[in-house]
Amino acid sequence: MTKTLPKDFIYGGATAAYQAEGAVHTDGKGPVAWDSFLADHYWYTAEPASDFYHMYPEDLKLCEEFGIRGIRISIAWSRIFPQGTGEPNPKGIAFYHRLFAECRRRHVEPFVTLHHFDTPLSLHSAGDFLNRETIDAFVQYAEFCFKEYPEVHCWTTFNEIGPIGDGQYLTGKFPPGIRYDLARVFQSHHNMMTAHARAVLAYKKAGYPGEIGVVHALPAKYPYDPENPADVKAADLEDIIHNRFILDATYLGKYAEHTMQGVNEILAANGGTLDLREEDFVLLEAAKDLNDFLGINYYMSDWMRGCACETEITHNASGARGSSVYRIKGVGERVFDVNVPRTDWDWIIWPQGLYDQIMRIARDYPNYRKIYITENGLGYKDEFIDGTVNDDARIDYIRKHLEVLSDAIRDGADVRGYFLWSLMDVFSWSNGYEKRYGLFYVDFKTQKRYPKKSAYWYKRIAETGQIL
Ligand code: BGP
Repeated sequence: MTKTLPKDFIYGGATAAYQAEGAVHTDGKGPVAWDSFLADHYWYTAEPASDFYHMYPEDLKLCEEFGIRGIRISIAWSRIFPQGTGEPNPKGIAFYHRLFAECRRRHVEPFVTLHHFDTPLSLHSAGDFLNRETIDAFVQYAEFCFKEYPEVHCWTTFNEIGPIGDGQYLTGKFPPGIRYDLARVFQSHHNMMTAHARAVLAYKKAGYPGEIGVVHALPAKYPYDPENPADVKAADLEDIIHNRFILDATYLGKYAEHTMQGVNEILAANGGTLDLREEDFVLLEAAKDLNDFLGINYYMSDWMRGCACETEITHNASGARGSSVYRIKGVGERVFDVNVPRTDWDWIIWPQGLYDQIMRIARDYPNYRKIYITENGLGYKDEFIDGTVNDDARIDYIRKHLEVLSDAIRDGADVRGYFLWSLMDVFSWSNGYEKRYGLFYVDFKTQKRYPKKSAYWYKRIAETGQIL
């Protein structure tokens, strides 16, 4: 039987400033660490991306035509404050006013993220969020935006605090490219959650009428052999690294005893200590019930096996299936060959994991209020033929994930919307322009947009609420 979604459910599309806008040096935008990191470590740069800086009227027109009622947009902090702090940049400020006005004109609600991986270079070079001065700078920037943009009703502080710590300090695929440093991973998570709490408290204290929340990536972690205690343990520790630590900070205002035990075991095996201050917990505690929503980004799940191993991680950047290696000392290793479909980049496709993660939030963190799925989608080497892409694999992927959302809502979870990653093709941080996700194909040379088969299919779902 065809499953359905509620009447007022929001069908959206997601973007991020750095991956979509291009124009990285235009109108006074300040530098970010990615500018040189991409040039030094990868085979592409953020120029031209999808030229959203100039093409946004076209993209929002497509939204309106295709029944897309919400768009995730991030503000590039370094367009507003080119040096992270100090004098604001009028041209950067004006750009987002124009963009939000166009959203209104097209009846598309902007869901705005303040930080999507792109800390201004000066702050990033000084330690990014490991340096507590960056927390102060972020809160100033957030307060500035809240005041400057009353036309925004829905704010997200951070996109994916988890993958930021992992990418920057564990896998090294994000700048500054540090590898295997678990203490820095947890410290970054903790400091960013503290910054989140401070921004939420500032927003609520000022009495703004809109909503504020945070977006977490929540991959499910399963034991390879549920009967084997070493595998169960590996899944549990991996879950603490990627999910539980930040969820506890968000909704418990502290780290549960079991979470901290796991963190301490991981640090005992890998070295390093944490600086978790009493004053931070006062902030986390004060903010824990004030999140208006949780954004969940969900792409994949992992199966974990215990191992007596040294840490070794190989990032599959090029889409050569089977080239990923991921094992962490004192934690365990990911098993990629689990008889479940996976993408060319070894992301395991498991819609049930989205259901499991939503229900786990409802069970373990009942003060969550409501959920948006803020990212989900299929990265694919799309073939552009006769002016379109017949992306049946993407349709199948989205359909299965929407179906489990329908199940989760039936089973009592409060899920209000779904934002497909991505609205139009953008580049992937560590996989380049070849990994496409969009509903609209972008010819990066001409910047022309072409609706894919999935766009027409998504439109029918948005119109009918039936998961066809
Ligand atoms: C999320 C990010 C997005 C986007 C997406 C797809 O982690 O929030 O910005 O990039 O993943 O990932 P990738 O580009 O690595 O394929």
